[in-house]
Amino acid sequence: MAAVPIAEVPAKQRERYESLSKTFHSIYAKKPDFFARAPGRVNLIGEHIDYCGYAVLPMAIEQDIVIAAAQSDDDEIQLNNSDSKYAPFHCKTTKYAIDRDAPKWFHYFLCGFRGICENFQLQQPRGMQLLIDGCIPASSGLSSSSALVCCAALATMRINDLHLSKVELSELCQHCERHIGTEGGGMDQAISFLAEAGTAKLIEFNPLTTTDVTLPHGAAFVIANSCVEMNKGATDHFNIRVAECRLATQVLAKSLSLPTDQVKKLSDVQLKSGRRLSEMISFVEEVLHVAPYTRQEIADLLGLTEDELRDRFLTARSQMVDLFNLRQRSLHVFSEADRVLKFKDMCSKSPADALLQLGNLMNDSHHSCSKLYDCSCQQLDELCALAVESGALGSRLTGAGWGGCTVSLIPEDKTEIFCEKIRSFYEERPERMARIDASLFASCPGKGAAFYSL
Ligand code: ADP
Ligand code: NG1
Ligand code: MG
Repeated sequence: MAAVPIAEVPAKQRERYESLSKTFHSIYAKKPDFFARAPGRVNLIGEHIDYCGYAVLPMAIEQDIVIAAAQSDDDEIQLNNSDSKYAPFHCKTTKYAIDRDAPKWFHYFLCGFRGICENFQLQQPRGMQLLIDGCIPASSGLSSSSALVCCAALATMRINDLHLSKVELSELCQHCERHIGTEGGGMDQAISFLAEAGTAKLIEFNPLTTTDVTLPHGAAFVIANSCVEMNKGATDHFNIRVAECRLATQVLAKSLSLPTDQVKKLSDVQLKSGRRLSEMISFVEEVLHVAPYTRQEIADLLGLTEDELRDRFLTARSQMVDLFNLRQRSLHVFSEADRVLKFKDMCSKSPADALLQLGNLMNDSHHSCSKLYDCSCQQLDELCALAVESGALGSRLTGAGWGGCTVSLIPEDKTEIFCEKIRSFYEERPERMARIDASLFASCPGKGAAFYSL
């Protein structure tokens, strides 16, 4: 299985790494032993379905987290960040806690650290001196959290002289990021490790596999940040959706007389019932009602008490919810899973109207995220509508939503004029305008995580 590459710093990035090295020296009075880098990602289509077991279609972006790292001869983890809004932190390698209620930046590092320690059952992990430098807009759906977790796992692995393949690291990081409290599905960590320059990837789970998806000639993808930040670790939105999908899985399995203990995800229901995605959609429309389900109703349907329902299917982050939109959430999941396959198919067949059709799939995806999954917000809806008015063939929120970024498909030769038109969203507010360079940019499929030396 492929290992994480070790490479020379590319010429374009030399200045950044040299400056990091200097800052590292000014803090620790020595040079870093190596650099670890993990990129963020933009998901082109397939939102909120990775944790339901369905394939997604992201690409890595250029923006990344880089960690300059050196081994120390004590048992301390010393963490510094080039951005002063992330205050320094230190702890013993064997004594630390990860706060799931109000996670701080260094807790994401500790997720990756803990993942490696647990995987290798390290009793005395080596001490580390670290300097973190990130340029992925945080809490914006471009996966800054996973880039940090993946990079932390890489630095810890190398300092302790350990080895894992990219696939093993993807799976390890998917699980260890859950220490922060979010029940993610693995897309972000997989693309951060497995991305390759020039190609988007179809990512399938169980087992984790990737397939190159070459984007049609003439397609450009522009990312625009709504400038509404949504911290997934500090809020409940994300886990409530995961819980709704878990409950929908049980209710659908029950109505199909499937063994409910063997069915964990919506994709299991499809697999075990031998239906196509279109048939799952018709089935949901037939058996699930539009009005939200109460706890009592779900418990009765499953033959459980309300306490049993809570203990088996809800978590600390979803226990307080009274109403569950089972029909809307499962309709989104099955239809979005279908759109991913169509998107991939359209890229490989590349007919004359491929861009138009890809754009339509992206618009449908946004509509479904907004109306069925209820994970958009007014600013994201506004940005998507403005994008389509400004020449995008399709536009949708990317990442978990409730804020963060949109991704729009633009004919390549219209990118400049498109960005000019989108400026009006930023000009509306000085605080948006102040961040426009980091908020509005075209993106090509970037490369995956690696180690670097100067
Ligand atoms: P995203 O959509 O970017 O993954 P999350 O809410 O999942 O958003 O994670 C954002 C959190 O990740 C931030 O609140 C911060 O704690 C951490 N983070 C992101 N970028 C950095 C960085 N450059 N340095 C330190 N921590 C970072
Ligand atoms: P972001 O928005 O990057 O935190 C989250 C999940 C993904 C996926 C998307 C929605 C984590 C680490 N990431 O991404 O697994 O479910 O939302 O498609 O939980
Ligand atoms: Mg995240």
